[in-house]
Amino acid sequence: MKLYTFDSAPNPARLKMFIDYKGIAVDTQQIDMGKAAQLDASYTEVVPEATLPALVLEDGTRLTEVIAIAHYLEAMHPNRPLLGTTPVERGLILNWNHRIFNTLFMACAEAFRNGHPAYAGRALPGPQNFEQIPALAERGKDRLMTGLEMINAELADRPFIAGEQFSFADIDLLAVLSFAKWAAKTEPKEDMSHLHAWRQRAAEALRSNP
Ligand SMILES: N[C@@H](CCC(=O)N[C@@H](CS)C(=O)NCC(=O)O)C(=O)O
Repeated sequence: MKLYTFDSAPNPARLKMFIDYKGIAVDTQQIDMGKAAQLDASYTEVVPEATLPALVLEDGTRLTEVIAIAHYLEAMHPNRPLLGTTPVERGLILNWNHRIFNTLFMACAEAFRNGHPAYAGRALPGPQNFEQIPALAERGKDRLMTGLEMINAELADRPFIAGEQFSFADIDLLAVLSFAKWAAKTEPKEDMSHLHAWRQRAAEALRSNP
């Protein structure tokens, strides 16, 4: 089994937090996105999606979505569960993983990739080139702030985003906050008190030892 990744990119970063928290040892190769190595034939021959991260199993099975890689690894390494242990926990955590990805992560990516000159002609990841749409950069920032407001309100009545336990949904949210800061110059407003309190709690949970 081999993990292809680039730790400092946002999707690889959320997977790295998952792997480190669970203490799993994975044979890993960094693919330097700074040099566009994800588009080199040596990588796309193995991973035609040309995205990172990707987990390739011994039999050649390829997983290229973080959520799928996390589910596979959790099934293989159930210790320190991050995807829930009861049906309702599993449902809620997946619900929040998707919601955070669709409303916050994608909003941030939209803002970044449609606004930054380095992504001219490469507004979407993957093997195909797409032109930027500047209006999406603005809309992405608006969606991001609306998403943060929604999350702040949700966190008013529970310690972690999917309930009582720290989960992969919290990791996604931590990853989005750092992505939003550097890529969309967006940070939670000062008065988002539930979100700020959660952030401290989640960072502590992430650092906690087994
Ligand atoms: N849906 C994928 C997204 C993967 C993705 O978009 N990764 C970015 C890095 S954060 C990428 O591979 N970008 C390649 C590029 O920009 O060419 C997942 O959940 O893992």
